[in-house]
Amino acid sequence: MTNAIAATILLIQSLALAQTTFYVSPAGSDDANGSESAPFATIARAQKAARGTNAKVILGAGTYWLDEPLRFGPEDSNVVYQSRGDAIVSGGRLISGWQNAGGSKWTVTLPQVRDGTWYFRQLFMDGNRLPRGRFPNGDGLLKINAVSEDLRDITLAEPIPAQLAGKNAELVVYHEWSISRAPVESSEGPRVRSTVPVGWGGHALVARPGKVAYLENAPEFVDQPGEWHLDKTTGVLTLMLAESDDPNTHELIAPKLEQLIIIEGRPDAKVTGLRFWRIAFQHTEWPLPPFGYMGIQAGHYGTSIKEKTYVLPGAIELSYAAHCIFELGCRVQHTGACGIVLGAGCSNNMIETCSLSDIGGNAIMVGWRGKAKLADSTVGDIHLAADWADPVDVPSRNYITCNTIERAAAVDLGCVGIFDAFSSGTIIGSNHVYDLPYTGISVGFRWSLEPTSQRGCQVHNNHIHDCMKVLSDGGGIYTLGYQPGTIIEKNEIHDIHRSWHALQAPNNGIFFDQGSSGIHVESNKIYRTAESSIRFNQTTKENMTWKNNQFEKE
Ligand SMILES: [Ca+2]
Repeated sequence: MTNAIAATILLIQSLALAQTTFYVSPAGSDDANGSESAPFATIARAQKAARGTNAKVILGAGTYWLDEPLRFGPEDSNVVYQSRGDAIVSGGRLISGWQNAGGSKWTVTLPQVRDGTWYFRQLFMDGNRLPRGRFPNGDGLLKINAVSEDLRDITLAEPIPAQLAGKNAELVVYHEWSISRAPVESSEGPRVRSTVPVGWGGHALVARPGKVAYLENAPEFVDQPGEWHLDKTTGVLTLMLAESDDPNTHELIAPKLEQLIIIEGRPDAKVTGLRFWRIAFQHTEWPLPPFGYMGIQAGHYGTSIKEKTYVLPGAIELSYAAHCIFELGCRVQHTGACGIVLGAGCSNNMIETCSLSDIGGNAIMVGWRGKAKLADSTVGDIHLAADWADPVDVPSRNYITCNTIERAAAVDLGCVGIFDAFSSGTIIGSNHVYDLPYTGISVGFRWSLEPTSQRGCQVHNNHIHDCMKVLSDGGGIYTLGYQPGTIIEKNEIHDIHRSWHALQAPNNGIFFDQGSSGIHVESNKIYRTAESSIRFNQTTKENMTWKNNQFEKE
């Protein structure tokens, strides 16, 4: 090879590299050319440049504050987005300019809130979720003494130290395995009146005497460090800190967006090969619906068993996507609802070596049916347990492996670490799942023995511990319904708790609930559980096959 030819090859190679790598930096400009020395400023600009090129997009360190979710369609396939340094994609806004309001309380006025274009229910300081002003403080709860027939008047065990009319306060009631969040209309003494019936009507998941509750979001409830309140009318955000602390010396972030990434193909044109490496995705809001959040199970909610049901959204949502990958240390943190959800037509996608923490709802869902054509449900409800109408929509062969999942269900305590339902061949392997108010991993979502699309899920080598810290009737792993080919193997499950206020149902290592069948259970190790290592409800041990398990409490 002559020197001239070699030089030409080098030139072509470097041109090829130059064409296929785009750079983004928070200090860049969208009028730049996206080269290393002249990076773009926004990911959206780089996305436009990368379209159809199989490019790599490199994000420089820093925070990318989104104005709207990043949407990826089939034309965005086969592009890698990776960070160099710590790149954070945030749906939040920095809150600064705090003024002392006397003592240890601080305020800032947010014009967008006052103007009605922004409202938020989460606030994060230096990467920690701060509680909205609540009564009682901390983890304190009050017993419910009485409930009116229409489920709207709830009498608590103690008088409420504030008048709650017109304050956007919320009443939170704990049921067995879910919670309700109800908008408060007014209060008097120990009695709270909600704008709606409190609970999922027609079911046991409603407010009842003996259950526990707390109140959230009134200015009077801001009475200990860390608590805050946002006034919808005046736009005044109030925060209490420890004496001599100053919020202007901390990073305070409130979420503006409800979603960060939406990957949405079509049945005839999936988004393929889109990859995200080492990127942090943070700060999403989830607004309370006008009818409240009446939790049913694992992030699904509704008003009554006669009405339509809903599921919480995900900060990152995929549908009709194949071979898309989140990996190599991607982080999802500080969300109002779920973390990553895989919906209709998702196949061969991978969430691997990611960390999901401080997630409001379920951390990861395979079989999310928030946008779905559903078959009629045959189990007496509307959509809660409905399968996909079209078999091509069944999520298949998705990999949820080697992730760390902690502190999911931070807002809806009835959510789980990993949820899998109406899916085929999901691999849930080698994940570390811990610190949860309810169940760790939930597989299946039909309360009967009848066949659905749910099959062949492999739950193996997961380390699951410190679950069931608040609610009851769940476990490290929870299963529901007929699911042929499901394998639960080599999981280590321990420290399954029971809170002082948990209702009657047991908390177990693995809870095989209604209709659970077709499952092979092998070489699992279960110890330190509040009740028995394994439990069966409306199914029996004979509906499954067993080998070499170590169960501490039979
Ligand atoms: Ca308080």
